[in-house]
Amino acid sequence: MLEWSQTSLPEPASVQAFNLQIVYEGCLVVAVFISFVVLFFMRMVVFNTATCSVYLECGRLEVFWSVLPFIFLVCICSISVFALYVNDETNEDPLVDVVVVGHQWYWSYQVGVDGGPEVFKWDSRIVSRSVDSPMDFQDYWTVDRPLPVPVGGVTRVLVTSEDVLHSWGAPRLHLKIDAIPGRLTRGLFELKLPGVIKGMCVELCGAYHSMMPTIIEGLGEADFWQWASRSS
Ligand SMILES: [Cu+2]
Repeated sequence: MLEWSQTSLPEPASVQAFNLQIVYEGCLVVAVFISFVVLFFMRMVVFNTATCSVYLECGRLEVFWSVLPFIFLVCICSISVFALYVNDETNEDPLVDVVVVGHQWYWSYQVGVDGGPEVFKWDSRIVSRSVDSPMDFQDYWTVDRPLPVPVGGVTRVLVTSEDVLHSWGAPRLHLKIDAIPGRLTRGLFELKLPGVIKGMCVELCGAYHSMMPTIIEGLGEADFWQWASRSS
């Protein structure tokens, strides 16, 4: 999960999130390198006035500062376009289709498995411990029914809303899919390892916006099929 002391992105949990992390870190390396080059030349200009005339008349230097940024832009563009196309690969047959519907203030899920006629539907709400606790205590990261998805297969997510704008987001998937009433927004991910991934509504949607967590449970293939057979 996100921490205050965190300086980088959260650890990626899906293949697509891993690709995005490569783009982010690649661009970061280029940006740091450019900052050092610019600072180096600024330092020379400020502290050594004799070199200024060389900079103004130097043809080779002009070629250098035109060609080098062009090479950087081509590198950044290639890795970005590559990640964009790979992450948006919809020709691949998804193993599971999940429809996520935002409500004030809970999520509901509909899961269709492997193109079959069976669709599982349920609501997923935040767990309130007010019954056991003297205070009105809400457990912000626990829901009554999480969303199970298989590990190693592509999960396609279609997100919509029934009332206001929401957004279905999970930091470790590097996903934030807007839930717009009357529209379906698409995203996909392929989990790498089994485990629990926490997410939340990331669009201010009303008084209890903070009480819309989403918990995604990455299950091994055998466990997932067992869940599907139990639910049917
Ligand atoms: Cu919301």
